[in-house]
Amino acid sequence: MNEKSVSLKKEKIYGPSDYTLNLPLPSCPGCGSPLAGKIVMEALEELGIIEKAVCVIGVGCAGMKFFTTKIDWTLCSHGPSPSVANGIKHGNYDDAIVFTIQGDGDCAAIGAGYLINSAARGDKITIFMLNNTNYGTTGGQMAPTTLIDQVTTTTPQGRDGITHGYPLHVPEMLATIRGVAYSARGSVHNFASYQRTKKYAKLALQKQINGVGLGFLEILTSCPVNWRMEPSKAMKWIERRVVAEYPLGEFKNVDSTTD
Ligand SMILES: Cc1ncc(C[n+]2csc(CCOP(=O)(O)OP(=O)(O)O)c2C)c(N)n1
Ligand code: SF4
Repeated sequence: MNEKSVSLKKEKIYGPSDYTLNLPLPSCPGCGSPLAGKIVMEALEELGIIEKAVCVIGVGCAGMKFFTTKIDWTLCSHGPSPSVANGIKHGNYDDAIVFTIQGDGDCAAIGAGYLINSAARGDKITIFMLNNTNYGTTGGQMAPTTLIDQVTTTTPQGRDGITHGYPLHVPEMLATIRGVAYSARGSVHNFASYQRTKKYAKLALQKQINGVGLGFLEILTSCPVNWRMEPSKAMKWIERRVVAEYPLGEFKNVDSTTD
Protein backbone atom coordinates (compact mmCIF):
# COMPACT_ATOMS: atom_id res chain seq x y z
CA MET A 1 0.00 0.00 0.00
CA ASN A 2 1.19 3.49 -0.84
CA GLU A 3 2.15 5.10 2.45
CA LYS A 4 0.85 8.48 1.35
CA SER A 5 -2.67 7.11 0.80
CA VAL A 6 -2.99 5.96 4.43
CA SER A 7 -4.94 8.47 6.44
CA LEU A 8 -4.92 7.95 10.18
CA LYS A 9 -8.18 8.93 11.81
CA LYS A 10 -7.55 9.61 15.47
CA GLU A 11 -10.38 9.16 17.87
CA LYS A 12 -10.11 10.28 21.50
CA ILE A 13 -10.92 7.32 23.72
CA TYR A 14 -9.50 8.68 26.97
CA GLY A 15 -7.91 11.89 28.15
CA PRO A 16 -8.52 15.05 30.11
CA SER A 17 -12.11 16.25 30.11
CA ASP A 18 -13.00 19.24 27.92
CA TYR A 19 -14.41 20.70 31.14
CA THR A 20 -11.05 20.61 32.94
CA LEU A 21 -8.75 23.63 33.00
CA ASN A 22 -5.10 23.04 32.27
CA LEU A 23 -4.03 23.94 35.79
CA PRO A 24 -2.05 22.00 38.39
CA LEU A 25 -4.21 20.25 40.97
CA PRO A 26 -4.05 22.05 44.32
CA SER A 27 -3.96 18.72 46.24
CA CYS A 28 -0.97 16.87 47.72
CA PRO A 29 0.61 14.16 45.51
CA GLY A 30 -1.28 10.87 45.93
CA CYS A 31 -4.39 12.46 47.44
CA GLY A 32 -7.57 10.51 46.68
CA SER A 33 -9.86 13.56 46.61
CA PRO A 34 -9.15 14.57 42.98
CA LEU A 35 -9.96 10.99 41.92
CA ALA A 36 -13.35 11.28 43.59
CA GLY A 37 -13.83 14.63 41.85
CA LYS A 38 -12.96 12.99 38.53
CA ILE A 39 -15.61 10.34 39.17
CA VAL A 40 -18.20 13.08 39.67
CA MET A 41 -17.08 14.96 36.55
CA GLU A 42 -17.25 11.78 34.44
CA ALA A 43 -20.70 10.95 35.84
CA LEU A 44 -21.95 14.45 34.91
CA GLU A 45 -20.51 14.19 31.41
CA GLU A 46 -21.81 10.68 30.80
CA LEU A 47 -25.31 11.71 31.95
CA GLY A 48 -25.15 14.74 29.62
CA ILE A 49 -25.84 17.22 32.43
CA ILE A 50 -22.46 18.85 32.94
CA GLU A 51 -23.48 22.09 31.20
CA LYS A 52 -26.17 22.71 33.81
CA ALA A 53 -24.19 21.50 36.82
CA VAL A 54 -23.50 23.79 39.78
CA CYS A 55 -21.02 22.62 42.40
CA VAL A 56 -21.09 23.84 45.99
CA ILE A 57 -17.60 23.29 47.39
CA GLY A 58 -17.35 22.98 51.15
CA VAL A 59 -14.18 24.38 52.74
CA GLY A 60 -11.52 21.67 52.85
CA CYS A 61 -9.33 19.53 50.63
CA ALA A 62 -12.27 17.47 49.34
CA GLY A 63 -13.55 19.86 46.70
CA MET A 64 -10.33 21.50 45.56
CA LYS A 65 -10.31 19.62 42.26
CA PHE A 66 -13.33 21.67 41.21
CA PHE A 67 -11.21 24.86 41.26
CA THR A 68 -9.63 23.40 38.11
CA THR A 69 -12.88 22.72 36.24
CA LYS A 70 -14.94 24.82 33.88
CA ILE A 71 -18.28 24.04 35.53
CA ASP A 72 -20.11 26.62 37.64
CA TRP A 73 -19.08 26.43 41.27
CA THR A 74 -19.27 28.39 44.46
CA LEU A 75 -17.21 28.05 47.63
CA CYS A 76 -19.25 27.70 50.77
CA SER A 77 -18.26 28.11 54.40
CA HIS A 78 -17.53 24.98 56.43
CA GLY A 79 -20.77 23.00 57.03
CA PRO A 80 -23.82 24.54 55.37
CA SER A 81 -23.25 23.31 51.78
CA PRO A 82 -26.55 21.35 51.59
CA SER A 83 -28.53 24.47 52.50
CA VAL A 84 -26.60 26.63 50.03
CA ALA A 85 -27.15 23.98 47.33
CA ASN A 86 -30.85 23.83 48.12
CA GLY A 87 -31.04 27.62 47.91
CA ILE A 88 -29.44 27.57 44.46
CA LYS A 89 -31.80 24.77 43.40
CA HIS A 90 -34.82 26.82 44.45
CA GLY A 91 -33.35 30.07 43.20
CA ASN A 92 -32.76 31.46 39.80
CA TYR A 93 -31.62 28.34 37.94
CA ASP A 94 -34.54 26.57 36.32
CA ASP A 95 -33.12 23.14 35.77
CA ALA A 96 -29.69 23.33 37.37
CA ILE A 97 -28.18 20.13 38.68
CA VAL A 98 -26.80 21.17 42.04
CA PHE A 99 -24.41 19.09 44.07
CA THR A 100 -22.08 19.51 47.02
CA ILE A 101 -18.55 18.22 47.47
CA GLN A 102 -17.71 18.03 51.16
CA GLY A 103 -15.20 16.45 53.46
CA ASP A 104 -16.32 14.09 56.19
CA GLY A 105 -15.60 16.75 58.84
CA ASP A 106 -17.54 19.38 56.91
CA CYS A 107 -20.49 17.09 56.20
CA ALA A 108 -20.74 14.91 59.30
CA ALA A 109 -19.38 17.15 62.11
CA ILE A 110 -19.94 20.91 61.78
CA GLY A 111 -22.44 20.36 58.95
CA ALA A 112 -24.35 17.45 60.47
CA GLY A 113 -27.42 19.55 61.27
CA TYR A 114 -27.58 20.90 57.73
CA LEU A 115 -27.18 17.39 56.34
CA ILE A 116 -29.90 15.80 58.47
CA ASN A 117 -32.39 18.58 57.72
CA SER A 118 -31.62 18.44 54.01
CA ALA A 119 -32.37 14.72 54.18
CA ALA A 120 -35.56 15.30 56.16
CA ARG A 121 -36.75 17.87 53.60
CA GLY A 122 -35.86 15.53 50.77
CA ASP A 123 -33.92 18.28 48.99
CA LYS A 124 -33.62 17.59 45.27
CA ILE A 125 -29.84 17.93 45.36
CA THR A 126 -26.91 15.52 45.40
CA ILE A 127 -24.36 15.35 48.20
CA PHE A 128 -20.90 13.83 47.73
CA MET A 129 -19.08 13.31 51.02
CA LEU A 130 -15.41 12.39 50.70
CA ASN A 131 -14.33 10.31 53.69
CA ASN A 132 -10.57 10.39 54.30
CA THR A 133 -11.07 9.58 58.00
CA ASN A 134 -9.64 12.90 59.20
CA TYR A 135 -9.65 16.70 58.90
CA GLY A 136 -7.19 16.87 56.04
CA THR A 137 -6.84 20.60 55.41
CA THR A 138 -6.15 21.65 58.96
CA GLY A 139 -3.47 19.04 59.72
CA GLY A 140 -5.09 15.67 60.32
CA GLN A 141 -7.30 16.05 63.39
CA MET A 142 -9.86 13.39 64.36
CA ALA A 143 -13.13 13.49 62.40
CA PRO A 144 -16.40 11.65 63.18
CA THR A 145 -15.25 9.02 60.68
CA THR A 146 -11.83 8.35 62.22
CA LEU A 147 -11.33 4.63 62.80
CA ILE A 148 -11.02 3.11 66.26
CA ASP A 149 -7.28 3.04 67.16
CA GLN A 150 -6.43 5.40 64.31
CA VAL A 151 -3.69 7.85 65.25
CA THR A 152 -4.45 11.47 64.37
CA THR A 153 -2.97 14.74 65.62
CA THR A 154 -5.75 14.99 68.24
CA THR A 155 -5.76 11.26 69.09
CA PRO A 156 -2.00 10.56 69.38
CA GLN A 157 -2.71 7.31 71.26
CA GLY A 158 -5.31 6.26 68.70
CA ARG A 159 -9.08 6.89 68.74
CA ASP A 160 -10.71 5.29 71.72
CA GLY A 161 -14.48 4.89 71.42
CA ILE A 162 -15.22 5.44 75.10
CA THR A 163 -13.31 8.72 75.23
CA HIS A 164 -13.67 10.03 71.67
CA GLY A 165 -16.89 8.45 70.42
CA TYR A 166 -17.40 5.87 67.72
CA PRO A 167 -17.10 6.06 63.90
CA LEU A 168 -20.17 7.49 62.21
CA HIS A 169 -21.76 5.55 59.33
CA VAL A 170 -23.38 8.34 57.39
CA PRO A 171 -25.02 6.65 54.36
CA GLU A 172 -26.47 3.90 56.55
CA MET A 173 -27.94 6.57 58.84
CA LEU A 174 -29.34 8.64 55.96
CA ALA A 175 -30.97 5.55 54.45
CA THR A 176 -33.39 5.58 57.40
CA ILE A 177 -34.66 9.08 56.54
CA ARG A 178 -37.70 9.23 54.28
CA GLY A 179 -36.62 12.19 52.14
CA VAL A 180 -33.53 10.31 50.96
CA ALA A 181 -33.92 8.66 47.57
CA TYR A 182 -30.44 7.22 47.23
CA SER A 183 -27.64 6.47 49.67
CA ALA A 184 -24.45 4.56 48.96
CA ARG A 185 -20.74 4.28 49.71
CA GLY A 186 -17.97 3.85 47.15
CA SER A 187 -14.20 4.15 47.10
CA VAL A 188 -11.28 5.13 44.88
CA HIS A 189 -8.76 2.56 46.11
CA ASN A 190 -8.72 0.46 42.93
CA PHE A 191 -10.08 0.60 39.40
CA ALA A 192 -13.03 -1.75 40.04
CA SER A 193 -14.13 0.44 42.96
CA TYR A 194 -13.63 3.55 40.86
CA GLN A 195 -15.96 2.21 38.16
CA ARG A 196 -18.58 1.01 40.65
CA THR A 197 -18.47 4.35 42.45
CA LYS A 198 -19.09 6.15 39.16
CA LYS A 199 -22.20 4.01 38.73
CA TYR A 200 -23.34 5.08 42.23
CA ALA A 201 -22.61 8.73 41.41
CA LYS A 202 -24.79 8.51 38.31
CA LEU A 203 -27.63 6.91 40.26
CA ALA A 204 -27.40 9.59 42.97
CA LEU A 205 -27.54 12.33 40.32
CA GLN A 206 -30.37 10.56 38.48
CA LYS A 207 -32.60 10.94 41.56
CA GLN A 208 -32.17 14.71 41.24
CA ILE A 209 -32.88 14.60 37.48
CA ASN A 210 -36.06 12.63 38.23
CA GLY A 211 -36.97 14.98 41.11
CA VAL A 212 -37.28 12.13 43.61
CA GLY A 213 -35.35 13.26 46.69
CA LEU A 214 -31.90 13.61 48.17
CA GLY A 215 -29.09 11.63 46.56
CA PHE A 216 -26.12 10.90 48.83
CA LEU A 217 -22.82 9.22 48.06
CA GLU A 218 -19.90 8.76 50.45
CA ILE A 219 -16.57 8.14 48.70
CA LEU A 220 -13.62 6.68 50.63
CA THR A 221 -10.48 8.62 49.71
CA SER A 222 -6.84 8.54 50.74
CA CYS A 223 -4.92 11.21 52.65
CA PRO A 224 -1.33 9.92 52.45
CA VAL A 225 0.15 13.09 53.96
CA ASN A 226 -1.80 13.00 57.23
CA TRP A 227 -1.81 9.21 57.33
CA ARG A 228 2.01 9.40 57.04
CA MET A 229 2.01 6.78 54.29
CA GLU A 230 3.21 6.47 50.72
CA PRO A 231 0.30 6.90 48.28
CA SER A 232 0.26 3.23 47.20
CA LYS A 233 0.23 2.09 50.86
CA ALA A 234 -2.60 4.51 51.55
CA MET A 235 -4.72 2.83 48.87
CA LYS A 236 -3.97 -0.58 50.41
CA TRP A 237 -4.87 0.82 53.84
CA ILE A 238 -8.30 1.82 52.53
CA GLU A 239 -8.79 -1.72 51.25
CA ARG A 240 -7.58 -3.39 54.43
CA ARG A 241 -8.72 -1.07 57.23
CA VAL A 242 -11.19 1.54 56.05
CA VAL A 243 -13.50 -0.76 54.06
CA ALA A 244 -13.61 -3.10 57.06
CA GLU A 245 -15.28 -0.30 59.07
CA TYR A 246 -17.17 1.24 56.16
CA PRO A 247 -18.58 -1.43 53.84
CA LEU A 248 -19.09 -0.47 50.21
CA GLY A 249 -22.47 -0.70 48.54
CA GLU A 250 -25.93 0.79 48.25
CA PHE A 251 -28.08 1.35 51.34
CA LYS A 252 -31.14 2.92 49.71
CA ASN A 253 -32.42 3.27 46.16
CA VAL A 254 -36.09 4.23 45.76
CA ASP A 255 -38.09 5.83 42.94
CA SER A 256 -40.45 7.70 45.25
CA THR A 257 -40.15 9.16 48.75
CA THR A 258 -43.90 9.74 49.10
CA ASP A 259 -45.16 6.14 48.92
C1 LIG B 1 -16.78 27.54 60.47
C2 LIG B 1 -15.39 27.01 60.29
N1 LIG B 1 -14.84 26.23 61.23
C3 LIG B 1 -13.61 25.71 61.04
C4 LIG B 1 -12.91 25.99 59.90
C5 LIG B 1 -11.51 25.44 59.73
N2 LIG B 1 -11.47 24.34 58.81
C6 LIG B 1 -11.18 24.50 57.49
S1 LIG B 1 -11.08 23.07 56.67
C7 LIG B 1 -11.41 22.20 58.08
C8 LIG B 1 -11.40 20.70 58.13
C9 LIG B 1 -11.73 20.06 56.86
O1 LIG B 1 -11.86 18.68 57.06
P1 LIG B 1 -12.86 17.84 56.22
O2 LIG B 1 -14.17 18.52 56.13
O3 LIG B 1 -12.87 16.45 56.71
O4 LIG B 1 -12.27 17.92 54.74
P2 LIG B 1 -10.84 17.47 54.16
O5 LIG B 1 -9.98 18.69 54.28
O6 LIG B 1 -10.35 16.32 54.96
O7 LIG B 1 -11.17 17.11 52.77
C10 LIG B 1 -11.62 23.03 59.16
C11 LIG B 1 -11.91 22.60 60.54
C12 LIG B 1 -13.51 26.82 58.93
N3 LIG B 1 -12.92 27.09 57.76
N4 LIG B 1 -14.75 27.33 59.15
S1 SF4 C 1 -3.90 16.92 53.32
FE1 SF4 C 1 -4.71 14.90 52.74
S2 SF4 C 1 -6.79 15.28 51.91
FE2 SF4 C 1 -5.66 17.26 51.93
S3 SF4 C 1 -4.79 17.44 49.86
FE3 SF4 C 1 -3.22 16.52 51.21
S4 SF4 C 1 -3.46 14.28 50.97
FE4 SF4 C 1 -5.33 15.28 50.18
